[in-house]
Amino acid sequence: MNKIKKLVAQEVRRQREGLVMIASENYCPQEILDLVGSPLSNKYSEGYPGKRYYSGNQFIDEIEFLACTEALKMFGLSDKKWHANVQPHSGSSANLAVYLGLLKPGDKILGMDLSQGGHLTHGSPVNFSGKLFNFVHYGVDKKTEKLDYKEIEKIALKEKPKMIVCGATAYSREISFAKFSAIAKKCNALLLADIAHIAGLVVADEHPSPFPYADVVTSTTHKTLGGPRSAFIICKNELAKEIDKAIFPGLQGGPLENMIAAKAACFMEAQTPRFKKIQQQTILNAVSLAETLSKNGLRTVSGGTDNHLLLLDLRNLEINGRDAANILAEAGIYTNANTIPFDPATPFKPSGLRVGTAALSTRGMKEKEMKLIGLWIAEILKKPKDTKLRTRIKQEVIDLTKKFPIY
Ligand code: DSN
Repeated sequence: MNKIKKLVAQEVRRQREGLVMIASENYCPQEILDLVGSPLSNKYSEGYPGKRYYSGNQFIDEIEFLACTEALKMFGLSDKKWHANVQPHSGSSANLAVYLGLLKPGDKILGMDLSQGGHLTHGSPVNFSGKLFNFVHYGVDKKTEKLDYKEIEKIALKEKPKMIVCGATAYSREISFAKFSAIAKKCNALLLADIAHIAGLVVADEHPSPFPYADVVTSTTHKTLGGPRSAFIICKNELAKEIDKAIFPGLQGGPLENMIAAKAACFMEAQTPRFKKIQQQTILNAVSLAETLSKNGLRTVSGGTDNHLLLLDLRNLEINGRDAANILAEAGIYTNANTIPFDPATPFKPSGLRVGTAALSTRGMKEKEMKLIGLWIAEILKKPKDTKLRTRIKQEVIDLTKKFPIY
């Protein structure tokens, strides 16, 4: 027990003294983390509120019902048209439930290619999605490095998929759910919007909403949403039965009610003015970081960002994405290696580096800090052999983080 406690303390210190810039990470508030660690973890509650397979669920029912209500409320939705399922343990199981609930194995689905910014569960051949379903893919335009809706429409009309998946993990530009919906309607496909990365921005009205355009929306709760590590699904009422059945008993057994309580709290927090300010600042910070990096000779894919992340193309430097992430981590700056669209390198040592601003914005950092951090990143990447530079910057990073306390 002591050994694990010591390791946890070391990890918390790493998070506190480091600059978390992995675009899918954030700092969940301690009060919400306390719910994750609550005795709700002890309870079995297979089924749904009011229809459980175990006794003693009177309070759990209220908690799960509240989580569903708040999930709809944060997107301004009414239960007259929309249904929330807050039981998925992760974004992957949420997506799997949508595919299995609404389609048959082997059906054709059109999604964004992982190597161009999509997600593993959008049909990668090494993932269940690509193994069980017949995925075809769209990407970005080679010149603009942005989604080309005319081209996506062309592919959709040719392939006639049963479902179109929109949403991305490494795409820094606005996604038009309205345009995706028009394409899906033209080929009679269902539209799934996986908004895991941008959910917080959507709730705060800083990115266009997938509602009412998508038939189903999946999301994780720990990225820009800043909550516990989990997920949820919102679908049109007419699809609710299939979605619920696909989650339980289709894919999962007992829901994690401790996580569901934490999700309810996260959804309530997301409706506060404080949360909206953080989302606004997240975008301002990403734009400021992209500008600083660009002024210092680093190329951003698509020329900038509209959201919480940017993708750096490192091909003009003498370093690949993996080594770049590793040397930045030596200085306490955490990012991740990522393929860039049409990457000539391998996915293991790709040419890109994905950088996000959600976690630093939660800590209260603003443009002034982004300029400083942008300079540090540029300096380190331009001098990958300079270990002394990284030691110096690591100390400066620790000094900076002390001004923005967390945990
Ligand atoms: N792996 C996550 C990311 O980093 O974007 C998505 O699930």
